[in-house]
Amino acid sequence: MSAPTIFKHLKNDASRTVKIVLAPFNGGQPHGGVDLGPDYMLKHGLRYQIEDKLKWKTEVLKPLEGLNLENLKKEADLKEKITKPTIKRADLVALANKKIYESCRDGINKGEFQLTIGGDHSIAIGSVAGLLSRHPNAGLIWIDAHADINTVNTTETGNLHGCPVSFLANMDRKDWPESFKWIPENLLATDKIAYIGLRDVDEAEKKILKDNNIKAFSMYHIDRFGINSVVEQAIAHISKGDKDCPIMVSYDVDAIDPEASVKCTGTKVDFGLNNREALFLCERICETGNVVALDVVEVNPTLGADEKEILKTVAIGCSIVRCSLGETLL
Ligand SMILES: [Mn+2]
Repeated sequence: MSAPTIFKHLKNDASRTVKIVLAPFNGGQPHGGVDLGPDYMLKHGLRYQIEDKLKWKTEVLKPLEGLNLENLKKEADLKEKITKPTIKRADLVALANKKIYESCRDGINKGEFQLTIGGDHSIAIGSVAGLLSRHPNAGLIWIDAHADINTVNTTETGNLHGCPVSFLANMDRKDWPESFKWIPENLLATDKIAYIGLRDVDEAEKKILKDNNIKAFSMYHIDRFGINSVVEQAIAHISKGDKDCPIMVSYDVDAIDPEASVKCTGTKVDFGLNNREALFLCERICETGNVVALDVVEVNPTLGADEKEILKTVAIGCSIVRCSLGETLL
């Protein structure tokens, strides 16, 4: 057996703990079913895999418990049929994320790993904000087919799962609905973000990336330099010379190619990461010893044509978690 990974910012003794934050939320996009992601991953044995194979303790936090999300969503949709706002279900997305944020901020200790399972990618507003409350200098690696950086003013669809990074970076804050104002100011600097896997980016988003000089590795860069070089460059960029810089990974499974494994996700885009590239990213980031938090989002089991497709997507979601927590091939 290889030596266990040393997690510099976390407890490395027998008490080391993963706090699993369940975020079964689908209000940031149009499809039902993405709220079932956490359930399917847990039923696939995720907790057992973390505890038994990788020897972490686990605890589960349920920040959205008690909210009647389906009712709140219906109410929001009814109201918006008349008001036709530019962003959809804003107050609901803000409320759910405030709960996730508070849970991550208050329910997780600095020496514990934060694992948030979505849900659609809008839940990263809460999870990243919560992580940054404990590790303010953390860098963010956003693995995704999409940049998710539309602002309240540039979004074409109004679906807030396409906007979380703009909220975290406080873009167009003066135009935010009041319900989002709990998000701390000066939260995430744009030079602490690195994207990997992009291949479907709106024109307005391209401009935002360019204007803010945000480090973004598309599939082109992976083809050109290889996944190893890309991940090294991403880590170096967000770490800014600090070899102990804490790292959070926000992993949208739509980064992975639909033909490779991920057919059950809401916004599939062809020509993505293959399965080894998808997991190598996690293995290598984990190997730095600096990873402190992970989101796994956009697993939607209801979008599978058959059980095999569902299983493949759910299984790679679980693999992403294990590889981020120290699972190695040897
Ligand atoms: Mn995303």
